[in-house]
Amino acid sequence: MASANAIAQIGVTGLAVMGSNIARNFARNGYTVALHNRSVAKTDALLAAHGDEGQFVRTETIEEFLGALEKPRRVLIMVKAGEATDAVIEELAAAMEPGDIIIDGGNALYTDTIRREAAMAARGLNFVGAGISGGEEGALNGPAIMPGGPKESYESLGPLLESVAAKVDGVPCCTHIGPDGSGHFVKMVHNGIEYADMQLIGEAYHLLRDALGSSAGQIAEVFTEWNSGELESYLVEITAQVLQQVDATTGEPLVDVIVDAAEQKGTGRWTVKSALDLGIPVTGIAEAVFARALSGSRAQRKAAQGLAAGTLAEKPTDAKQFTEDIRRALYASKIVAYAQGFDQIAAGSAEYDWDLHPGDMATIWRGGCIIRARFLNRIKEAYEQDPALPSLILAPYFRQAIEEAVDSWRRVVSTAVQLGIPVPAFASSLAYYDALRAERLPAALTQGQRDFFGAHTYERVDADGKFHTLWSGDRTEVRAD
Ligand code: NBP
Repeated sequence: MASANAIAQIGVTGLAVMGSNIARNFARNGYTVALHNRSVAKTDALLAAHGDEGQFVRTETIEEFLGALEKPRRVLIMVKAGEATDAVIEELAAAMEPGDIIIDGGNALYTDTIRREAAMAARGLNFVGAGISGGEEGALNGPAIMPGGPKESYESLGPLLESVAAKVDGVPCCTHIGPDGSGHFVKMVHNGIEYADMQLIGEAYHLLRDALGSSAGQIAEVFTEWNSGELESYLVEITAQVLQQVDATTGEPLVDVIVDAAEQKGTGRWTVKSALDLGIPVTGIAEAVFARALSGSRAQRKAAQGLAAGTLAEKPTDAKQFTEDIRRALYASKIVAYAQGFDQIAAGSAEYDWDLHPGDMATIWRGGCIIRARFLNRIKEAYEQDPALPSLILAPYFRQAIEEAVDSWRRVVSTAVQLGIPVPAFASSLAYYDALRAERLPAALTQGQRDFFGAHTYERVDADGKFHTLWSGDRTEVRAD
């Protein structure tokens, strides 16, 4: 290994949009960055366009690349998630030395990261699965970074990652999350919350459009106004910008000429699958994933055109009041979506023994990432006040916010139903809230049914232990424990 040339503090392999931008971010922050890409054309394109932004070392082979790095070596992989990542890890690991650090900054499935971390640890290498959020713009100017892996590796790696991460009030949007796959797990849930957030915004837009008959431009103004209040967030801000955009070909609002079939890359689906395994009701996220799937069921939707709507109600007459109702419903539903996501993080932490601190997530998600929002400060404060909060919606600030919104929330959901406008995320969030606060749920009946057909037993409200009714006998109750 050409150690005499080992001048780079960090190496980046995989120089598509994300890798290039994060490499530039490191260089702009004063680090010497070794560059590598499977096909050298991307390395040269980066150097030609941005080589003057800082100190880069051009390399073609893995040997050259590793030889350019100070020890212990730190290599950030930014290649396509899945098999490509495994191939690159194997190539690197074969040539690396104990103590070197491999960082996977791609969108890996956290169970893959757990597997890879164990395999690398067995070879004496440090493997850090780091969730990176903020898209290409964030990668260049400051993303939110969620690194997992061995804590010792963070001592060497943390300062570099924190220097390129976004900052809010001087605090970097990067911290060591926890062992093995925890960084990618948390990034996955972040993306799930992002799905819910986007779906809720979509439902608000749908109501403003179809219940109030507002134009895209008018709705853009509503979102711009909302962005100056408690809903202030990156997603609300870009929503206004998308709605303002006029299509150059037709002169129509761009949103009206975009096909209404939402795609997905899979992280929302992963979040829901994991939540199902953990038994955590992330209903807002699940509705968002299914809503995208439904929008993409083009053949079924085409065949269903013209199905009767039934008798629909009159549209709201007080547009100002209904707009405010939608704003409040959006805020309350958003609180529920985040509460559910934080529940999933707590459950994942318990399942994998990660000892995660939810307040850390709220802190690092305040900037850089796609779900950055003013109210994450409130989430951070809520967990500071009570790190063992049973649910975010029980924190005094959020409880009050929801209780103030609940009348509007009900009006919005019932109006949407009466107008035939689908609001799955608004409705399921409200149902979740009502179920959570209900004194008695129909689950008692479910338990009775389960005991009837499967002798699955039930607990009684007035005695400890398990019980079973002899349904096919004389229907007396017997103890079952
Ligand atoms: P892509 O996900 O499009 O991956 C392209 C890169 O992977 C290229 O450098 C390509 O090399 C390399 N690659 C592939 Br494909 N197969 C390879 C193999 N077998 N061996 C070596 N290299 C291989 O790039 P991206 O959009 O920049 O995303 C990078 C990672 O960051 C992904 O995991 C993505 O999920 C994640 N991420 C993306 C975003 C985003 O907004 N795009 C946000 C957050 C995270 P080549 O040039 O030789 O083909």
